[in-house]
Amino acid sequence: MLDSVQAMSLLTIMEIVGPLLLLAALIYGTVQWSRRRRGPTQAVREASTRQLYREGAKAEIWSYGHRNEQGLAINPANGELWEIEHGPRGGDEVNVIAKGKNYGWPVIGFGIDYSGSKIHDATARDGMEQPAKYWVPSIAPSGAAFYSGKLFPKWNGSLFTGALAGKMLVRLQLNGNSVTGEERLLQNLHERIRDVRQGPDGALWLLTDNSAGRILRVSPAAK
Ligand SMILES: [Ca+2]
Repeated sequence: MLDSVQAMSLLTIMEIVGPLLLLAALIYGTVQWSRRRRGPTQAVREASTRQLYREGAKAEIWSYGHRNEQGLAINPANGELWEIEHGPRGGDEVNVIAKGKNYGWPVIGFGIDYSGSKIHDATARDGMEQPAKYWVPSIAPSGAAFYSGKLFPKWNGSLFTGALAGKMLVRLQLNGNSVTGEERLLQNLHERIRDVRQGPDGALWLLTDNSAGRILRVSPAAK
């Protein structure tokens, strides 16, 4: 049994602690309600996306979410790795590849299925990388080479790719990791171009793709 002094002390403590408990409960409830209303944070969404793509994956895998790689080259200007891939009907891509990143296939993209049906949920999503450039309609880019030679000084720093369906050589102008322009070359050849490389003297070498495929050397016209 409490005596009258103990009872008074307990009453005083409850008068002080009671409102604090009520305040704490209100704050906790408000935070929980707010979290439910906002949904998962971006960090949680990204972590679940990474988990989706990494479960059971081998440690040597560098990046995720690619469809059909056709070219890979390191930019001599800054050491960045660039990749070129085929989309389905539309949505060929040029990507700057960073370790551990997800490049979106098949969740996001800019193409549709060959039948015309929809493939992707959207063109962008948190935790997935955007291409530096994409083509709609497809040109079927193939091969990748950065130009750093002396024969074509104006092409220094450009990224070249061939085009199969597009039947041309493509020069992409870059500014850092951005593609700022596209020049379409050698369309008069009407050749499917499978690969492009730079030779030691600064000429470009092309591999064409048909039953009588050719290796072509591209150099400045004689003056
Ligand atoms: Ca992509």
